[in-house]
Amino acid sequence: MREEALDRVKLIFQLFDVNRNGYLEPDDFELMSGRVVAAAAASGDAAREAIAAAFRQYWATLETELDTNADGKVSYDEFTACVLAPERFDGTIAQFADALSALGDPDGDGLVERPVFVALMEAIGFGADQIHDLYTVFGPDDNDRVPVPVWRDAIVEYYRPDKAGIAGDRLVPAEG
Ligand SMILES: [Ca+2]
Ligand SMILES: [Ca+2]
Ligand SMILES: [Ca+2]
Repeated sequence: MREEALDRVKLIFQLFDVNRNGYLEPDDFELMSGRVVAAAAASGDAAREAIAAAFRQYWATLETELDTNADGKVSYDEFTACVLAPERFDGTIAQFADALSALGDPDGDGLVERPVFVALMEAIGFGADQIHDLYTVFGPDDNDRVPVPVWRDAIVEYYRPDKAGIAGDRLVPAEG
């Protein structure tokens, strides 16, 4: 496995292990989903339900594909197997990217404003400095907005386990 790919897998694992017990499990995804839905106060019910559904699907895919010993949790060692067949996660990651980026545009004008982006990314677990750095890499317009597809594509890149050397590499989970 390439070094960068393993670093990425480790970052994603840490990000998903919301309760920091060293395993991915339904509780982690319920916690993250609840935080993101709470941060998306300006979005409509359908958009908020879409992200909740995307989080449920994400966990279901991880459990199906990676819980090798069938104990209902995914350990770090089990999780590293995701790089062996990254295409099995494409549909789940695409659903997640669609739902999350849609929350970034509650007024439906096709553009994400920085405060909305920051609130959602903090809910996911990223640190504030890194969030603003990434937003700058996106190249916001004169009104500090970014097209929804720019963020959507960055989400897909970030969560794909076989990607490296991308803009999102600057993102590591917040401490504490
Ligand atoms: Ca956990
Ligand atoms: Ca397991
Ligand atoms: Ca907007």
